[in-house]
Amino acid sequence: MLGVPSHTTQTHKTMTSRREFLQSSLLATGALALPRTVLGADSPASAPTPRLAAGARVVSTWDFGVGANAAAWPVLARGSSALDAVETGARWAEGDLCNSTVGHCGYPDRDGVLTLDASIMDGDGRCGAVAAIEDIEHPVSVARAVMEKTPHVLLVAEGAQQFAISQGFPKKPLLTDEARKAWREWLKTSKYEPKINVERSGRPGDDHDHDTLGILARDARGKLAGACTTSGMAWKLHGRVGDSPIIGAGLYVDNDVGAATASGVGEEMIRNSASFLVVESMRRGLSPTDACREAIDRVVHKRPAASKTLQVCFLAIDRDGEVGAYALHPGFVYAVHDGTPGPHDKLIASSSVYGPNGK
Ligand code: SD4
Repeated sequence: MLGVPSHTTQTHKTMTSRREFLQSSLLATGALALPRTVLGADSPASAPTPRLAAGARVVSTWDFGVGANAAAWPVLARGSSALDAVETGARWAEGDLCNSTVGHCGYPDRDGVLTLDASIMDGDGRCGAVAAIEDIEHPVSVARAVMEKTPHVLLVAEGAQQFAISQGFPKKPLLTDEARKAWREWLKTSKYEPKINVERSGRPGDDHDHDTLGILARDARGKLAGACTTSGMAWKLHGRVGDSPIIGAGLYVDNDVGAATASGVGEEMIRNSASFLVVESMRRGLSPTDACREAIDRVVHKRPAASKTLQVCFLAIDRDGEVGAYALHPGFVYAVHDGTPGPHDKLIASSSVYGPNGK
């Protein structure tokens, strides 16, 4: 790693050495408890790791990261790029997964409109994003088209949709009956009060008002890429855009250093350019875990009272493939898939600044 660790770094390193962190938080049993379909036990991801994938690794936020990794891994295993892998993983979350926080089953805004945000970035600084896009199932692929086919980085709302249609993405209404029902229920109180975490049952229609898929990959050539896709905060104001499509806030990737992504209440990430901050902290020599912790500390420092009431989570990988995470509150888990024998995905619980009940 580049740079000389600061005093703070050493303190953090002592608190969260990688070994302690893994020992305290490996939830292999949790991963094993997931349904076979989620684990991808019948998918090519379960095949022995080909030589082509040596050194490759994919990591994703939350328990549904297991499914995203299982979709992304075969791409890495056949020697394709980290960029292709993260797009594939994000598309899985947008399409196959039915949950209330990502893609076509996402919960709408306060006006009952489902708007999606997504971004994609590679380690050479190429990036694209779409925000507040409606009726397009795979915003991450539109984000990639913005990156590859336009001179721009971010397209929003109607313009993003027009561009998607011009590129051959079908327009189709996405709001599910389940999401519409949840919105009608929400209208009875109409309070915007994001929950810190909600126990996820894994069933469609689970009551989640947030949780984003952030996915980071390192390919066998050591190149990095990341993607982030979300329906944003449920019941947000119409037109609200979170951190996920903002390069530097919800996602940042640099082949020289590492990559970071975020989940939680996006306003906090935007205020702190937080994913960029995580990568820059790794550039200064912090481990991925310590870099994530530093960004969390910044959130607490800026808004100590608010930080007790909302969730913010970071996930990072460095250029050597070391993975780390940190959250404000307990409950954040992430999945790591590197093709090693045994359970193909390790679901790991992140450390957090606060304990249960915000203490
Ligand atoms: C947003 N960061 O739109 C997203 C939502 C999320 O966990 O990740 N929630 O602010």
